[in-house]
Amino acid sequence: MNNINQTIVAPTTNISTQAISLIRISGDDSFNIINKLLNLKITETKNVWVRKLFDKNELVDEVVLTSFVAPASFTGENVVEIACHGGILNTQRIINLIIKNGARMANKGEFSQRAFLNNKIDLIQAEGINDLIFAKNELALKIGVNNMSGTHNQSIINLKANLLDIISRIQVSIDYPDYEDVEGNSIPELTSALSDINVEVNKLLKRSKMAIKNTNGIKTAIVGKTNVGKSSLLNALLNEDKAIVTDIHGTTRDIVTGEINLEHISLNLIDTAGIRNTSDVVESLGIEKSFKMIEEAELVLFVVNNESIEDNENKNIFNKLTDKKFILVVNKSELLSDDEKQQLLNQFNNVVFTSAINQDINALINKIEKIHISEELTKNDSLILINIEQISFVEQVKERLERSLNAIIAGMPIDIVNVDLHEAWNYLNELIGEQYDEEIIDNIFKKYCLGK
Ligand SMILES: Nc1nc2c(ncn2[C@@H]2O[C@H](COP(=O)(O)OP(=O)(O)O)[C@@H](O)[C@H]2O)c(=O)[nH]1
Ligand SMILES: [Mg+2]
Repeated sequence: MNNINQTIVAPTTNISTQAISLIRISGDDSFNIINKLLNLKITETKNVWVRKLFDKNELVDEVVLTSFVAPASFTGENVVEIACHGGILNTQRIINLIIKNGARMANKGEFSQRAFLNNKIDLIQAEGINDLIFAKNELALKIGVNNMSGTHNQSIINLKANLLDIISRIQVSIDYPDYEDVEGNSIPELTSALSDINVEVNKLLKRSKMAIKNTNGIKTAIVGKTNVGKSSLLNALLNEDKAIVTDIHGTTRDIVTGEINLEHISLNLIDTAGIRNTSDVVESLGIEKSFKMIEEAELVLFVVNNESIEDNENKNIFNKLTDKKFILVVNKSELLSDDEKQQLLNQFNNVVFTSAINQDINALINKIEKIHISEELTKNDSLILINIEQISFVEQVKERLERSLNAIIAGMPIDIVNVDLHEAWNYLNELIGEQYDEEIIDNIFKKYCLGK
């Protein structure tokens, strides 16, 4: 583990040609070190100072210092932040001076790691900071902000309290078997209390799994016959000319991919070769891939044109979609009359109209969001996790709870049940970081940016 007794320094902004750079120092020696560079010293108080910075007697820069005194700082240690002029050389020179005077370069995420180790934030808050910084869409951003500030973390604390209550009730029955009828200790009462916790855990898991999919990107295949406008649709969605579009059938022979971030959802789009009977070997291989993409996709955009919706080739594609989440996209819809559109709406579920050539794709975007966004995600009133590690802790909790419930119902000895419940309790502690393995903690914070 990193030595946490040393004072550390790092740039918190990119080192580049820019107006202002921010450098952060944290640790016991922060004030001593900065004062070695100042003629006019600063005192160990929370304050903002305008100062000239010197290397021995040579003027280095004029800077603004913001000082925080332990434990009232982000890291819980003495912190001095230096807003200096933002040249690459200037920023590096000041950091080197600070290192020469007793600090060491911080590792990635080390400020946040210290905040965690000094109990300024729990692990959900720490992960929230990272989620916020790396957010690709509004949903991820909102979850990041909430988790960073700990808005909904109380729910885990409540779960822990309720679980502990059950564990102690069971412990009483083990220690004092004669007091079987102590209130709350009967099997039905324990089962019901455990079920309540289990319901909460399942809800958390469901929301979180939905959210992590939406934030990481849904694998979305654009499929259909040749020349219906699949590549044009990809380009319209990406807002760039990524795939080649021509009126020649069989233009797209291999898959083309791209990512888009909608408000609550990111999509990993895959444009595929148009499906038709062909003797061209390369095109056939592409078509084989298209079918494979249908299988692998989490969402299929099945693109058709009105005149051929129900021909044999499209029927073949329809058949592959029976167990799939798909949207029937009627492209080139600017050529359709209102009556024709209405007829299609009557005939098919999940139909939307687009005109890729006119960038008219809003109906499709709305439909995609509607399919994937549930109120649970947008309501913003409960904890949502979007890290695989965190979600796997909750899965462990769920597994232990369900095993205990089954054991109670099957009439197994109650002390066996308590072993699983203890483990569930431990996993909840690991989730918020009240119990941790140093190596795991090092790994978590390594994902962070330098200076955070
Ligand atoms: N009228 C009309 N033509 C379109 C539309 N979208 C694409 N096209 C045209 O249809 C042809 C085939 O488009 P392309 O995107 O290559 O189709 P793909 O084979 O399904 O990928 C091209 O000439 C496009 O300009 C649309 O919305 N309306
Ligand atoms: Mg194409």
